[in-house]
Amino acid sequence: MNLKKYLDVAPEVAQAIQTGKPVVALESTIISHGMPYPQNVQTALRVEQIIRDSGAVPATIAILGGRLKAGLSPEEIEYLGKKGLNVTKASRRDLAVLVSRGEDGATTVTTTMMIAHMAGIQVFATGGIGGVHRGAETTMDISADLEELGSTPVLVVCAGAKSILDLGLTLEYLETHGVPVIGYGTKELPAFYTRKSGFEVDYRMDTPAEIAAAFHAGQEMGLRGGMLVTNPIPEEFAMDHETINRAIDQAIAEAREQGIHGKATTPFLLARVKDLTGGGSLDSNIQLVFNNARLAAQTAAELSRL
Ligand code: PSU
Ligand code: MN
Repeated sequence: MNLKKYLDVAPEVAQAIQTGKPVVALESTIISHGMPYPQNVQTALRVEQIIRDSGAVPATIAILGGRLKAGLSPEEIEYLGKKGLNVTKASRRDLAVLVSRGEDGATTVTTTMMIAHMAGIQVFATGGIGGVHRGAETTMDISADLEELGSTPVLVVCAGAKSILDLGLTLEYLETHGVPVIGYGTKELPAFYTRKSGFEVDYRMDTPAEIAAAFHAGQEMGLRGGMLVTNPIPEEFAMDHETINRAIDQAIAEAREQGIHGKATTPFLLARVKDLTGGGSLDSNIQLVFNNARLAAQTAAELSRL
């Protein structure tokens, strides 16, 4: 193995890792595929600032010119945000080809976890994770994010999963792969735009210190796999259940009619839900990412003390 040949860790990030300072990884598919330009770039830069204000160092992760990058400059974030959907959405199966060809890739939860782990970063903040899609019993469309959570030791802070997925099956899959699902301040799995889903998480935790202690114990025992912290969207930014569920049902029906499949499914559904809810969902999306960045930075700070 010769990781150094492929991985560039930004100097600020490398120094923080070496000196045991808290670092929070961030994904880039949310920039290229998750939001329109220029809100995507503004949000990405603001998230980095929130992490700094909370006492940690941000490391936005991507593949640029075939290099695995942990820590991007504002110019690199701007470049990815402008290129948008023209950047390859890079999951685990894409990594070898993108690197050998010297191409760009926006990292999903899967590849962000992989590169964070290669760099020595333990905590990662995002919006929503991929999961088991509705109808997966026949399509077998299950996000690689769940496999990665089962095998790579990174703590992922998200706002739950959108009900574009089958949330019940997603929890079953995580259970099978040994991934603890934590609710921050709640026993109910949040559903991204809303605080409620009707499904229970495994454990409720109320402080970043509690989360850090659990992750640390897993690490010390050498347990394989990550941990998923689900942080409900702040009440004031949550969306109305009816509105969001109607949009999601319609987006799923359209995806079926148009035969959308494979890696295109999630970006298609996310874009349709956003259009059908008239941009109201974009605001909520941005706010919940900020909220997750804060919790991730606080947890990384607690972890650095253990
Ligand atoms: N779900 C969201 N927002 C996102 C994604 C999923 O609510 O931005 C992105 C993430 O990058 C996630 C990826 O890792 O989509 C999952 O894609 P797929 O379902 O194709 O594995
Ligand atoms: Mn898929």
